[in-house]
Amino acid sequence: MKFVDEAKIELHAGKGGDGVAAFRREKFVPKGGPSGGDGGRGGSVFIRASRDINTLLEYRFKRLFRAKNGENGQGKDCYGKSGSDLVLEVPMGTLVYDDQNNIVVFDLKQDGQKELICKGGKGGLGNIHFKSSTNRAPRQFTFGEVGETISIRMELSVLADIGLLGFPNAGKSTFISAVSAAKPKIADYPFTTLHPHLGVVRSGFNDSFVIADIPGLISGASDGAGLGHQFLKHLQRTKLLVHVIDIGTDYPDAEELARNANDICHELQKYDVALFNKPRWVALNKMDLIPEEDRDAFVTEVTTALSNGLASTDKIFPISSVSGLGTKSLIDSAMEYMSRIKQEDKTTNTNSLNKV
Ligand SMILES: Nc1nc2c(ncn2[C@@H]2O[C@H](COP(=O)(O)OP(=O)(O)OP(=O)(O)O)[C@@H](O)[C@H]2O)c(=O)[nH]1
Ligand SMILES: [Mg+2]
Repeated sequence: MKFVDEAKIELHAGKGGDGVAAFRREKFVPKGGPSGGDGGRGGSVFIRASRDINTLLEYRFKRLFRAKNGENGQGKDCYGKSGSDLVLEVPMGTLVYDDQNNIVVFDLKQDGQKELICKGGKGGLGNIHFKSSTNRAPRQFTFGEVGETISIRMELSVLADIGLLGFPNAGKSTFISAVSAAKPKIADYPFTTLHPHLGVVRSGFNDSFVIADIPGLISGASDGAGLGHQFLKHLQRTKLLVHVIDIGTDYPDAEELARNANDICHELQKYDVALFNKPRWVALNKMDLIPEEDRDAFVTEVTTALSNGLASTDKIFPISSVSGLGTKSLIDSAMEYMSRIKQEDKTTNTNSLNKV
């Protein structure tokens, strides 16, 4: 399925049905009095997040969405039928902007979260409401109200706790396949991954976190090189980045490897300083390609080279996504880190609630 993470659409809620002026006409009931019913309410437009959807593709080609109008009232005290609501389903992690004012109106994070975005118009009143002691045959009625309309921009920023980044071919997809049930395509050519994939990493009964694999990044991505850097937005909500570095044949020595790693960090910095400032760990992948006796020395050398530049990091994990070497240690540390962050978030939320 094509992955689309941005869409602009226009929403129209339904108009309320008009009230009606009618009079009872029955045999043997002279001057039967008013009997015009109210118009039905116009349908509203809702947006609902669903875990079963992972793209905004549906909103790429169709631009205008309308809920149904309410039906007009009728004689014999009949009320018009309400227009049915329209519910647009979007992936979890969709940010909805009011396009005109450029403000976020909803951030749909929870599965099933449903928000009213355009309210349907109220139905008009039939003449039965205007009867009074001085006016027994009112001809007044009111028209239904128009429904609300809005132009929105939707942006999907996938919800993941940890994001993988790195050059194409570094082994990001191999890593996520090794540690979760996600099965992105893996191949020995660059840019195999064309859109983000999410994987859930579990440990024990309760502990889990979500990891995102995004397309590879290359130097000059901010100027459009490779697949560009627009996919970095999918890392914006993560709590931790794991920079996957290929220590295989492409990198002859530790210094060059660090320079290449710095290039990626530069791209990150150019895209968004907040993203650049997120905690970032390094996974030195494909360690199986280095003879066992040389591994420790190599890791020390790389650690020193990295510590001199942008790519400096507080943790380095030598791993092999193919053989499984070191992946458990990385996952255990990530699990511990995430539970600490979640605990801190909970405490902050409780404290702010107590202050209110
Ligand atoms: N020897 C070895 N090969 C690996 C390892 N991890 C990945 N590979 C190989 O490296 C190649 C690229 O792996 P991918 O997982 O597709 O790399 P990627 O980073 O997702 O690449 P893009 O999607 O293009 O950004 C594949 O041929 C993998 O089999 C590893 O730990 N050891
Ligand atoms: Mg990949």
